[in-house]
Amino acid sequence: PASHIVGYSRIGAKRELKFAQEAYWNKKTSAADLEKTGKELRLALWKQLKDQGLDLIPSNTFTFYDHVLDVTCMVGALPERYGWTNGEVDLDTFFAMARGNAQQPAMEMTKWFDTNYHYIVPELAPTTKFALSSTKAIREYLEAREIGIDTLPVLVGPVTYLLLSKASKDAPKAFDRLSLLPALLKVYQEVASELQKAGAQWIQFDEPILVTDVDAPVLDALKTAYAAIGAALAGGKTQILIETYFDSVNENAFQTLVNIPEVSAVGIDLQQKPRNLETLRKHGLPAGKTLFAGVVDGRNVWANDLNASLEVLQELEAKIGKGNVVVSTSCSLLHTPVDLDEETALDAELRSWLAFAKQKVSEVVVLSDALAGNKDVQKFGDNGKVLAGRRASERVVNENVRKAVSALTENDGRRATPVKERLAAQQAVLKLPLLPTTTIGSFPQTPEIRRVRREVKSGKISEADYTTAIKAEIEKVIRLQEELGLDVLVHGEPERNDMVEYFGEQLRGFAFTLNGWVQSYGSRCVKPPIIFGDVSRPSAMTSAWSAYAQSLTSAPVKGMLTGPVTVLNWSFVRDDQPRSETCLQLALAIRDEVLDLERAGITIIQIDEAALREKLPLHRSEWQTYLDWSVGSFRITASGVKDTTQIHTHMCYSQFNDIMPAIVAMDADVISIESSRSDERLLAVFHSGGVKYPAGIGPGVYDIHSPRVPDNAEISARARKMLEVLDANQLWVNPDCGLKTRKYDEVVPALASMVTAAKEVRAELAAKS
Ligand code: THG
Ligand code: ZN
Repeated sequence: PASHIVGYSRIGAKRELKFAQEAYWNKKTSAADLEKTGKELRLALWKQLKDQGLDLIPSNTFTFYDHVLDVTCMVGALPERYGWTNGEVDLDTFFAMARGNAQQPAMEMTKWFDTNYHYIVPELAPTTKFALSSTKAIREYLEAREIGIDTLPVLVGPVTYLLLSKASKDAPKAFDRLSLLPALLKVYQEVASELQKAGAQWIQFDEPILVTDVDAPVLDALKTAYAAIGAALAGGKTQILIETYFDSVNENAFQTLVNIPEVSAVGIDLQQKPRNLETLRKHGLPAGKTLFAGVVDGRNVWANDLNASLEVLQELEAKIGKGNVVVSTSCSLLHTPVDLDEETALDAELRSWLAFAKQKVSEVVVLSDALAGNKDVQKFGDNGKVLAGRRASERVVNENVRKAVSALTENDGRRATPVKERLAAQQAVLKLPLLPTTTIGSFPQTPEIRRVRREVKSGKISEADYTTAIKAEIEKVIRLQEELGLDVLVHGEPERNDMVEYFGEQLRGFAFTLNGWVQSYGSRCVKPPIIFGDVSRPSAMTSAWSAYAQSLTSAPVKGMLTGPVTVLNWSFVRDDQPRSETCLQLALAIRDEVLDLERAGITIIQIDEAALREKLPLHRSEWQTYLDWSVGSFRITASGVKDTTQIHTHMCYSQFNDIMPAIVAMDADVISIESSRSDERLLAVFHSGGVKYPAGIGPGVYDIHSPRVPDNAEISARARKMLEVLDANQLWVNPDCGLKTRKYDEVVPALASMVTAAKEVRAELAAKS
């Protein structure tokens, strides 16, 4: 038996990569400086993994931005507009695609399966020509060899690569991305053969697309792909490993995969996916094939149950054959924080329950040793004690919360009155104009505000000074919105770091890390809180700030909350009860906050569910169950208020077509969505299919993800287009997301254009009627 991990975080234990990237982008350092940091991080990681005793050490999991963009460079599929023609892709072209430059916006970015990591979406067309244009995978392999480490190079597989791409603008409608497979394979063959020449024993191809509902053409493509790559490797010793992760592989996909003659080994996610284990129990693997058994969870932070894992490994080894099981992680450790040893502020008990990337590597090694017959009895014993302690810990249980959840009835998730009547009651109070203008919630986070938050945390300034500074910022934001003439104001959220972290910090049952960063995209990271116990809200979290903001103005100020599903999806969650149960606990805690805001005189309350869609299960058959409990939790949060209190929600995406009934079922009074980057025709979904969306809609009228300032003509044109599919008394005018990542000199003119545009269109509507 051997030990293996699917991949590892590349940001460094102290986010060294982030600081190096940003210094380079800000022209503070040279490309050579950035390359140097990259090399140091790679070498340090390889040495660490070797010292930890890991047998199969990955390479090419490092990247200066994104591993899918790396493949785009490898195969030379760069969109023409970035001006590259041939030769090895250079760093600045690479960053132009990732981040945009003065001439061109960035390529599109989207979620990597159901994770919080974003990849750069390849743009392909029938005319796309492939040619080996980045030898990074080979260079990294050789770089590790130079320090005596024989690594296992990792590539996103060709089938997953094609199926995660989108058709470029000029591609014909009928374009089938898989039609590019033969041409693409030529480059993969070249790379495989170069890696073989360099000495690689294994090449790992990640094909996570296999955990989605793939059909026969995809499985045919899989066979074609690995037959071709296998042919390029024929006669040598290099073996092919195909990794699947994030969910279970359907039975037909499993059968196809394991029976591809050129494939020596398959990686299977065995973490909380009983279906994969059942499939393996039923079918085993064909003779001579190796299983990379993903028993250590790459998506969560809990210490592995070593005894349970060893039992599974032994069972599988008995079925598949001695020596044919390699111990591995369920997916890349990209999705966990890097090193628990950095968490000096966590109490010892909680710390003992956890494992971050570095600790997970040790778990893999310990399990692999045990499977080989060298069980570290001490370690297994200690682990058993720790887990028993966690199960019995009083810190995990709050009886009052459990009682409150089990006392929930259908009525708790239902508002008293249907939406039409509620909207009328709300309008009688709010007296908003047609096409009301508002923003999504956050205003720019200035360096001063970040400093104030940092200094109160470290004790450098007093609570009183902190409150004074935040109040001053809120007042500034309120005055600005009044001057701009917005209709529904926000307080700007200067007191918040991250929309999930902020709430987690104030709820019981959550723990925080100092340095538990996980890459979200490029240099951007998040620090997800850890939900370890029953969730409750000891005291009001936001109402004092909202009430203060409301006291400054006669315009309505929206209360701003993060919804239960988003808090759940952007946290590390406990593994000892279903997610749906934790979500109900969150729903009750946030419902209390909604009611506090209402009592404080707030008449509009926005409950963001930015992350509701992204955790849709990868298998469609599981969608409805997820949507039922997630929407149910949202409704519990939102349904305690009076008819006259207007509930808004915000979602950071525009693909609603396939979950429209769930969106309607949320029963919000107003929904704001991202739409400025997509076609207005998408909005037709709110008007078609027999069900007309009954409530208010604010499809973003401009894109906040870009520094570009829109003019009013552009925004009014957009609003007019929206009015072709939406009713005038239904449409809200707002940007497409929060403004926290923008600067004031972009936000002020953009919002001014937006208000002017709304007034223009309002006047046109008045003239018509
Ligand atoms: N919060 C959480 N998850 C998210 C988002 C979020 N996932 C999806 C989306 N939003 C990701 N977007 C971002 C945008 C900006 C940053 C991170 C994710 C960001 N992070 C800071 C950084 O890396 O410098 C660190 C955070 C901070 O300074 O507080 O800017 O909003 N949970
Ligand atoms: Zn958003």
